[in-house]
Amino acid sequence: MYSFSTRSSFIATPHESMAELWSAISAALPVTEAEFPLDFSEKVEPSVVDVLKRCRQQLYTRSGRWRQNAQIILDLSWEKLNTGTWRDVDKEWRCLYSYGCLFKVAALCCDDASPATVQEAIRTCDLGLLMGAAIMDNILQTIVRILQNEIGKRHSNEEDPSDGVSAKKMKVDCVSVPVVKQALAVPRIHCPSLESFKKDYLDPQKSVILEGIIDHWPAFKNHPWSIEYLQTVAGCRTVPVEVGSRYTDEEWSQTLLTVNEFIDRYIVVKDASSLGYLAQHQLFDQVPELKDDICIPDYCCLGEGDEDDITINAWFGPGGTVSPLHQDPQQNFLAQVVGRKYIRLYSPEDTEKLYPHQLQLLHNTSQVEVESPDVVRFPEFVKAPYLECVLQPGEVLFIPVKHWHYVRSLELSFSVSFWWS
Ligand SMILES: O=C(O)CCC(=O)C(=O)O
Repeated sequence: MYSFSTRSSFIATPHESMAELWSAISAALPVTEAEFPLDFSEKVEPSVVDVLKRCRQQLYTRSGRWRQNAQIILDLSWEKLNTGTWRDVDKEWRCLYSYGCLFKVAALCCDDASPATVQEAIRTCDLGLLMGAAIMDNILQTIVRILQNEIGKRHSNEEDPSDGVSAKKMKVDCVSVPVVKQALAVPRIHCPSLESFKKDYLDPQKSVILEGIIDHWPAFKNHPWSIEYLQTVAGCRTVPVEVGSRYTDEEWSQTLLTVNEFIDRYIVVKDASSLGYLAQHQLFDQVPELKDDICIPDYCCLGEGDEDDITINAWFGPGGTVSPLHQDPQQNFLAQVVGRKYIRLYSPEDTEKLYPHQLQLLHNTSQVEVESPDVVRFPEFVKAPYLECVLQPGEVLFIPVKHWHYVRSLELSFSVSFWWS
């Protein structure tokens, strides 16, 4: 934590919109250099701390090779972030990366408020939010909001109604809709009490579709989720995107795109031959407006963990995206907001019949293509009993811990899953 003293505008710039943007950003920073915290342990070499201090001084005097020094911090911390496995990266390096992002954003915006610079600053904040650690009361989140407002103001001045996604040619989803066999259908229940959900489904670890439990979400009522809404609240934000039909394919990869780029490339017809999936757990932290549109299901209180331990994932993509058959180590509520998804569920008791990959990295994923299995290579697969469903908007599927699930979207789809224990 750091304290703020009474603020005077410490930097003036000639151009009006530039001055406005800079004054909003500088208002988010500590007023004086002395109040700007730089607390690192001895893991960070003194020479690096010196560069940080130089950046800080240059920020408050607006002089010197400030931008270059920020880049030195970024390059150095980037190397540390990319050494070894992510899990083992020390938080100090993630903090250092966030400081590099903060200094770069300030250097970018102090004398330039052009659209390209603001967009670059937003991307820099997002990289800090995705790869760094929260510093100075999550200042990158505060600054990215300021930058987003700036973009929003400019858009509302320039708005051209014919430019919306709905006016463009949307990718036509030609995906087959399976007929769910009644005998194999996942059971459904309307708003069960906590007790009956626990007794009938959680304790015996049985999957079920819960109806009527998310109808009150703002994502359905106040701001119904749509492509246009997503573009309004997050269009300029940089997010990780999965590219390829499924993560088990050789040509599958991950990349960083803005939400607008993702929509243009994978939702609106451009490259109809490839699939992209915005599947990630950081979207709701990055874009709090989206988090305000959803609520953690009450049933999660039946778990032993705290609310903070619940992982909330976003799954946004065109029809045809596939999550191969896999299992996760936590209970899951998969809530469908937009579009429908075909889902198959297999019990962990039948794991052997599902032929998990041998590789450690993929050991929670089956080798079998569920809807067109190679019965010669995987003869036992067809003997594994399963349940299936088409999950509709407003429905929530309970997937018990370790239960194998295969998911294919039948059209443009936005779902949210809650992993809890
Ligand atoms: O919706 C999807 O594509 C996958 C969802 C999933 O695997 C999960 O929530 O664990």
